[in-house]
Amino acid sequence: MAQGLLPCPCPGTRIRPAYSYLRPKIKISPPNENLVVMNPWRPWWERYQPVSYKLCSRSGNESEFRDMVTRCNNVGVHIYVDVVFNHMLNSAAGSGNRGICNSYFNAERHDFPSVPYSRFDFNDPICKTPSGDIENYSDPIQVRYCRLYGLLDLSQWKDDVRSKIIDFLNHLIDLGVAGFRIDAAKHIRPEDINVILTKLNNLNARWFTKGSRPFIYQEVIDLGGEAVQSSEYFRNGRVTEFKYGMQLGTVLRKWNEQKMANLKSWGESWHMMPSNKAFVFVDNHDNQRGHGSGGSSILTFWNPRLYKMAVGFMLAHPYGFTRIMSSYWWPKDIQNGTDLNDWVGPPSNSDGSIKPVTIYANETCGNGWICEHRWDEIRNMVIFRNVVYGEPITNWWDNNNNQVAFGRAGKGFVVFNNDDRNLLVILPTGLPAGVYCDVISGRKEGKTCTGIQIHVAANGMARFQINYQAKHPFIAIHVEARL
Ligand code: ARE
Ligand code: CA
Repeated sequence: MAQGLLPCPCPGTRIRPAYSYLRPKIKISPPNENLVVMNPWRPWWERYQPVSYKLCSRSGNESEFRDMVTRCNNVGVHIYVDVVFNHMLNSAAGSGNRGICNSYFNAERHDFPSVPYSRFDFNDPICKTPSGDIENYSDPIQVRYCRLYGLLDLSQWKDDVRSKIIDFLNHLIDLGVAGFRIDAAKHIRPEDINVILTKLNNLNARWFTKGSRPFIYQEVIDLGGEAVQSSEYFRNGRVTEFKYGMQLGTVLRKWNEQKMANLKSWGESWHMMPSNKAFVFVDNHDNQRGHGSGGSSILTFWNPRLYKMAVGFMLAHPYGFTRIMSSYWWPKDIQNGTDLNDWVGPPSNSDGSIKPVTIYANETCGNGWICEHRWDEIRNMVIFRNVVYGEPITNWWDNNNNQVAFGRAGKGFVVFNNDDRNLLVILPTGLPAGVYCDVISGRKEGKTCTGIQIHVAANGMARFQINYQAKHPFIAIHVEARL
């Protein structure tokens, strides 16, 4: 999610009672001490250059972190932490007390006394590339033992390194976090991750059922054709499926002669991993700004109409474990295909402190925060996903072009129009008879609907109309939004 902690009071406090069965989850930026980067000025990516495992970052110190986790857990909002333990900071960082909490390091000597790590804890002797960096992704030895972007590569195969990582993660678990995103997991052997995971504590019994294990997802970019494959990581937990956002973006943009009707077979047959392993998203903090993978097909908040359709489709479709993004605005400046401002960090003051999120009366955000998770269409589709959870796709319909519809076995129904012509159809929905509130153009408030109403007849048939210039290019109804 956002580069920066989402503000508490957590979003969970705003969930309406009718939807209290929702258990919101938030993935936060790396909370441990990182290098302060001054050139460019305080880029978001400084958070991926660890100096120590002290909980101390632009988002706050340990007591603030503990306070956030406690308050979030108390209202049923679970926190997942982005953990960076493939590497420390970059080899050219020099030396000094330039950790964000003044910890000392010496990059050249590989000295991180606040952990502590020393030169024996890094992979330099194993990496054989001339630069010491990863130069060829077809060689698994380079991918695992050389430096990613010049970042000093830790030896997770050594017990003393493992024990430092285990202590760090267990400290977070004891504070009450619910799980982890393992950054750069592709660059760590899956067996080393496995040893670390088996040594983790159970989740804090103050908030979680006794014996609960942390939720794990591993960041592995596997678009095919490289030495390291996502399947190597399945036994450790979920794995990021980067083909998802790339392919869905391609379909919605109608590139490569793709059309939404092709999504009838969406899932494993699109060369994606098994659904019960896949961790999916339309965009992430890297590829929404040209880092990482996915290229120009990735849809983001900069293209809200298509983005909402993509997120809506993702949340309506049963494939994978879904995550939605929450972003901040930055002064995008594309020159020759590259964004010169891809480094710009979260809204901040001149002393580097992150600006608070302003929340308006209509529940959207200001002060530079985009908060896609609060956009009505996206928030309501998260509810849709929970209402239809576990139900298969039924009643698929398409016009052999970019108008598609499908149901979730009597619990919900969605209709998309991404064609340049109006949609007007009568479709079997599989839903019980009644009047439903479309949760895309509005929401159900008591017995009334602020948006379009859909009448489902006794035989399950309903009439849908979506003009191609309509503000909302899709309709979603579900059994909890019946009037
Ligand atoms: C920054 C500068 C670099 C500089 C470095 C060290 O941008 O120019 O060399 O600092 O001084 C993030 C940013 C990086 C940033 C880094 C450290 O994206 O730009 O470097 O933080 O501050 C690969 C990895 C994958 C990784 C992506 C970005 O496999 O793990 O690259 N993603 C995670 C995070 C990132 C983060 C890191 C890892 C590092 O999500 O936010 O980097 O902690 C093909 C391959 C992929 C490869 C991809 C891009 O698709 O298949 O494996 O992804 O190309 O190279
Ligand atoms: Ca490595």
